[in-house]
Amino acid sequence: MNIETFEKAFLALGGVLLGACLAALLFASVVMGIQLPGRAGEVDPEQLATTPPFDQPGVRQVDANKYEIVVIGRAFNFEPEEIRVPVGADLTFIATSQDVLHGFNIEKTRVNMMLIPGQISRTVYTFDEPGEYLIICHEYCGVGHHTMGGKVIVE
Ligand SMILES: [Cu+2]
Repeated sequence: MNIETFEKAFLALGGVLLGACLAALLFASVVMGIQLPGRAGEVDPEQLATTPPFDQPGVRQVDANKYEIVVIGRAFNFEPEEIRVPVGADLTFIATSQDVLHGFNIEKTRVNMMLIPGQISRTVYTFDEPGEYLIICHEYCGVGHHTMGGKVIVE
């Protein structure tokens, strides 16, 4: 085979892969309904102490098997640091940052949000297994970043 034939083959392969990825993306968004998390709202980071729901961080039961968990990230802790929830419950995490950019990641789950000052991040999750799950800040936020963590206790 000469070099032009190789080039054409790789160009064709690239085109096919591009088409396959586009098809997978369309399938995921249209058929499976998977969307990127959107903006869940805005909040003044300096008024968190007086702005619901951030005036009362923690776990709140909103229905028989439904809980809201309100979290504030700040240098260098999460409030609350310990979250207790029942196994199998529908959980909605509502979080923001009080100062700089933080991350909110619960190990072994797909709960992974950016905490952005001024913006509200929201995600839903259900724990199927009881246990302790580590929460980590995965966005470098300053000298105490490595100490910034917490845990979810699923019982
Ligand atoms: Cu951090």
